[in-house]
Amino acid sequence: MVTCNSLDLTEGLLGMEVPKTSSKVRWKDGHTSILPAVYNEYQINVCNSVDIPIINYLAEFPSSTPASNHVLHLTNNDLGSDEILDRVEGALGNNKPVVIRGVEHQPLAGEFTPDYLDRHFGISPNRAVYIHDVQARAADHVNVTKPGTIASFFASIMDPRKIKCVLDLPLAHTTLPQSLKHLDHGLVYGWNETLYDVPAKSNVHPENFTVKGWGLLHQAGYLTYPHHDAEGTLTWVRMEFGLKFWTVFRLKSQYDNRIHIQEVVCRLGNFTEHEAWAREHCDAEVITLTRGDILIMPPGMPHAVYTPVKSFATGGHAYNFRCLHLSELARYIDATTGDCTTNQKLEHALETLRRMLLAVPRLSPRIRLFKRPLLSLCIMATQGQQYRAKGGSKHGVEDRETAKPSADIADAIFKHLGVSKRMPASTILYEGNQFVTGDEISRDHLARVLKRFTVL
Ligand SMILES: O=C(O)CCC(=O)C(=O)O
Ligand SMILES: [Fe+2]
Repeated sequence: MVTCNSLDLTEGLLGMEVPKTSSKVRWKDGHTSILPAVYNEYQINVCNSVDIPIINYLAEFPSSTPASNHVLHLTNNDLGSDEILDRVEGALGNNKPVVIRGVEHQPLAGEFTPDYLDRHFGISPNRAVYIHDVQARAADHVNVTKPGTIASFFASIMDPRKIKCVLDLPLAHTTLPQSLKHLDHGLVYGWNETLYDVPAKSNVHPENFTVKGWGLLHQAGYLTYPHHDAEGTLTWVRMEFGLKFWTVFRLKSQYDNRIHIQEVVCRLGNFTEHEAWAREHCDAEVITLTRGDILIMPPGMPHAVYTPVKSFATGGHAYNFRCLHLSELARYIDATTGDCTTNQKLEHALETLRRMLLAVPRLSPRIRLFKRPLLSLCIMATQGQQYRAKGGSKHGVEDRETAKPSADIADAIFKHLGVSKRMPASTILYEGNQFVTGDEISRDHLARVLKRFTVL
């Protein structure tokens, strides 16, 4: 029973945007939403077998609140603090997502239309996009998109017979709020600060940059299945319009067991086959995101997202020095297990990671470095081939001008961190809780070790 109108997300939708007969689900935060329904030619709801069981499973988990031990909750006021970036990085580095409520957002003048996206976000109504279609996904889980334009997407956004979304909408100009702008260490340090020492000479794949900002445009009722994001990036998202139930998963135990961690991601990715196992081994919280909320997820975090009303969000992917052990773990999983883990293929992270290592000798002394992420960066930079995602292109891991100089820096850091023939880097990294940063490294000591790389 719905106790409060604003908690009833089905209001005005039934018979208007979704079939009149759509079932409903109650979430632990008190919201009631529709369950998806798309009927095939035999009048069978194609969402019955996979989408609805997953959504019902998600709705069983507690709603994340400021009392959570697993998610850091902040408000817009916290963005004014000098320590905000360190606080956010500290949470992410120890595998805690961060939610910031009440962040400034674009005013909504009038309706949610192509004109709104055009005026506020610079998205042309004529932009060509790949549109994800629930009916197409149910028929063939490999070919899930159809071409269209922003205008054509909006033309059917109210059509109760369809559920569609656009997940790949590059918006390179989108950024985090001012005080979090420097979270993207791949760009801020990796690319900006290494071009003196190692000028860019070879062709760099644009995906090193296009992951920086994007938009998500949804019709009511779209479920993105459990997955982790590709290439070990952290992900931030800001709700601009509408609402999402964003579920973040975690292991119940065995944080030191890489095989188990890998199994969790894989089995969640194929939930309907592994429901009992997932229930036994995974915990989760549901983060309700509405206009003005920002979520920042650490790399590799398994998540599933249900969007019960038409919505638009902006976001981006990034690398950060504090999270590179989580990036390593996610990329290791993708290299060994492949398809079951991510919903998007990205390539060519290697150049950005190598440039982050090239940046270390001149890195601002303000940046705190920790043992496990730094070790992970050196491993990923020197073993590019081993981290090629299954199905990824060979071209993405070819050695370029960054290979040799980053390997030299990695060697010096390995030695400094106690790596030897008898104690390989992977042995040190694979030991203990895989989700924590480990000891902080003395920047003074490291600067002495890397001094020879700072000659002008
Ligand atoms: O909003 C969605 O449906 C999925 C978004 C997602 O998984 C992501 O941005 O990483
Ligand atoms: Fe995702």
